[in-house]
Amino acid sequence: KAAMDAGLLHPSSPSVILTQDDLKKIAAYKAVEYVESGMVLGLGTGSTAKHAVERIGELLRQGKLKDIVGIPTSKKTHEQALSLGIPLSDLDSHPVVDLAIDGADEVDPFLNLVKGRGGSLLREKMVEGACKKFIVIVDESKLVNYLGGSRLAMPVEVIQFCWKFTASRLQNLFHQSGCVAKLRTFPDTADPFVTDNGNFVVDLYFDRSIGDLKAASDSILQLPGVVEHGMFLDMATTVIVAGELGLTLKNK
Ligand code: ABF
Repeated sequence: KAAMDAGLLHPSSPSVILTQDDLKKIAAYKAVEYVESGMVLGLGTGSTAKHAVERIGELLRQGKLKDIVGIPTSKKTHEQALSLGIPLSDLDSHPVVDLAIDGADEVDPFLNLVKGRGGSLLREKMVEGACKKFIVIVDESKLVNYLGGSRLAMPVEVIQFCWKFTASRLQNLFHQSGCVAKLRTFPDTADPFVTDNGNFVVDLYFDRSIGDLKAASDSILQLPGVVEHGMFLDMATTVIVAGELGLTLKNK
């Protein structure tokens, strides 16, 4: 049913193989069912959240949603929302956000998240930290037993000034977890990736569990030079997971 709602299946041919992008779209469409007219909405970033923003634009155009104010979590989403005619604002004017919808890179069984492989972690954390309800939308490949265990990056946004010094302090902080810290660069040019806020991203890779997440978060944030990290602890209120066998809703 969810796939039909997202326009991916037709009742006369209900047996199409769904791609990963289809699963993302299904989760996004489900999340947008929670959007009501008059809401201030946090608009997420990434290939999953993109579908939700598109759907919100579509419902506004059709007159099925009214008086929405969107707060984008990146310059890219700002551009997308503008092109769809979604009225936009910011946290200065709307410090309380009713609902945010965004993707994630990892989701653990307690609904803690790794975000920021797309590079927008700081604005995402500001907007999603200001919202009453935060719905995370993922395909099932994002589910992990513990954060940082996927051997993929745990992003940390750092200021450009002496970034190598900050990266080496980050690596030392987690030496017991076999941490390697790498500056994020573009693969083709090797130029550093620069965030919307003019900062660099240092990606942390772990061999072993980082243990207590709250302690890890605190120790990262204590380092001068660090702006924010990609662990979103205890922030998601609902996670919608789209998989081959259907949709699962996990609530806090
Ligand atoms: C944003 O997009 C990020 O926090 C996360 O890094 C990424 C998820 O990407 P995708 O939806 O493209 O898999 O939500």
